[in-house]
Amino acid sequence: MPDNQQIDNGKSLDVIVVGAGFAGVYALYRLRKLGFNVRVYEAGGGVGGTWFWNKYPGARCDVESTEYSYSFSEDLQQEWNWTERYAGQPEILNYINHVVERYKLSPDIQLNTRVASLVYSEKDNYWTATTDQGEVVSARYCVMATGNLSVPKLANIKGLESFTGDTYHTGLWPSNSLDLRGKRIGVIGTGSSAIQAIPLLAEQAEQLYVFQRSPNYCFPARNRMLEPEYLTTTKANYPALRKAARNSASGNALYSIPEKPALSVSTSEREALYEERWAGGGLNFLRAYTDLVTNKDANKTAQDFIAGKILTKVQDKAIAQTLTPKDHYLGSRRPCTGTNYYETYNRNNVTLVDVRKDPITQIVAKGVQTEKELYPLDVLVSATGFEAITGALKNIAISVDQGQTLNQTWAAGPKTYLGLMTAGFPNFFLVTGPGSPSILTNMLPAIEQHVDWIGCCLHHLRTQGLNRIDVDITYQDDWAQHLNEQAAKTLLPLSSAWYVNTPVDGEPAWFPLYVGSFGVYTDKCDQVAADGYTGFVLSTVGSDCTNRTLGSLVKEAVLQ
Ligand code: N01
Repeated sequence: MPDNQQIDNGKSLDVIVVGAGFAGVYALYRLRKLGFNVRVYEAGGGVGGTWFWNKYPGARCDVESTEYSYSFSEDLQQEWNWTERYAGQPEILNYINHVVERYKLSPDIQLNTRVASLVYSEKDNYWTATTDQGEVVSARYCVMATGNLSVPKLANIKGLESFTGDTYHTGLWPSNSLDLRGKRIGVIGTGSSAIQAIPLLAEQAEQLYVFQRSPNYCFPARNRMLEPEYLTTTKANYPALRKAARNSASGNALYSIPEKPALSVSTSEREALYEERWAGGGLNFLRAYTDLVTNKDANKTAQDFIAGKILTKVQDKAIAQTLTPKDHYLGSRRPCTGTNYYETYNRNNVTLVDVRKDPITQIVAKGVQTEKELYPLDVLVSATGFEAITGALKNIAISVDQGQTLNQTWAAGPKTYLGLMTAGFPNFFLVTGPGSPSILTNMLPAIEQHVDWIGCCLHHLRTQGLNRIDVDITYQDDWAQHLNEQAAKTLLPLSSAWYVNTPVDGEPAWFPLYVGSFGVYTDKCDQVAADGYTGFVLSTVGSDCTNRTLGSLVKEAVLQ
């Protein structure tokens, strides 16, 4: 009998955490430190979430490694030495494994176990999870650390299953050392994953065909090895850097704070700053001016600059044109960073297929058939993204007393209060889910902020003799409206990005992410907690929760 059965019998678990990526691992650390009995369930054979699955060539973070790392432990950040400006997937996976080992978290993480259903009992005030291993466990609280980009999506193309060569999805890549030398490789998609993989696949392939539907903007990453002096200075400055990241617009202390609108300066001044940002590399380009993602004309100046760069990099001017985005504003879809991406199209063994002009009609046994041509392939790579933001949650049958499911509740799009909980699903917490800044920020501070908030909340419930928390739906509706209002101030809702909800039954969709500043959002969450959890409904069910002890509502005291 699995040992969880025993846990279930005693109902001794306080918290079920789903997912052992960066969010789940930190939730275990934090909640355990607060004295809760926690168990983490992870579908994969290892920890790391995104960084466990995305082993495709070139997989690398586009946030600088010294910022894409936990800040909760001074010892940890002083000990760990990042080797590159942007850490590659293997190094990030080593890091998260190190954290698990250092804090002895493994015993409470159950790998190779997918949570299939989660049912809340109103009467007992317990969540019961059933796993794909047939285990049944109950706990008072659930923390969904399921990730925003964890369910790979395949292209909706006829005949995909009939291809007889090898097929891979970037988000389910089998091994870092997969050898594709000498193969004829097709890549469907030109998002962040493809943009990183294409230059390296091109080096291996006999012939590489890239099937592009929408071109994306790609900033040069300018990755480099980190000098020891840089690390020493960063480590000395970590307290200030972490604080600045938490108060910043996107959780990044290393991005500059724009001072002026793009249209307030002369063309030559603007071009000079764009050149500087292009040379510096990475997403900091978007911080050049205050109005780049709010004003169409300002945005156009940056679009034109990048179009010019693509023209200088790609020898064939027609290919350069095809690679230049014309259907969306810069920053309205998540921009990509890459190394030698545009230059790769100068190689003799790389062919760009514009599927807007020559659509794929079907996948056949031997390759990809477009209206005009058959592209024979040995390997087909789907770089077609994810069932983003809610995909992993939707794959779990989540309900209250076998009643309305979360999928039914969210049929017209996910609604939450502060991105932390959704009304009608008590004691059920989300980490970096819909309604929060989520993937618009640096995920590491976003994860730490959510987990810390949840930890403080559970501590508060326990010390106040409470055991149930739900959302007041009026606050949730107001939050959805606030999300829309914030998004409407920007160009983001105007794109067809994977995070923009499509209208259902003609009803306008609400924007599923908080577009305002991460620092403002963090303050709002803190204020809600300090005011006694405004907008949440706290109560006690049953009689097992009478031991009211004096507890601190001061976040810093709780999180020591
Ligand atoms: O996925 P995507 P991704 N025919 O959804 C195309 C994060 N990330 O895995 O745009 C042809 O962006 C689709 O075309 P279109 C990051 O947040 C971060 O690349 O729908 N093409 C698109 O080009 C990122 O935003 C890092 O027209 C089809 C592509 O597939 C997110 O993950 C690295 C098609 C999907 O792109 C997702 O990135 C990697 C079809 N039928 C990922 N269907 C870093 O940190 C889909 N497509 C650097």
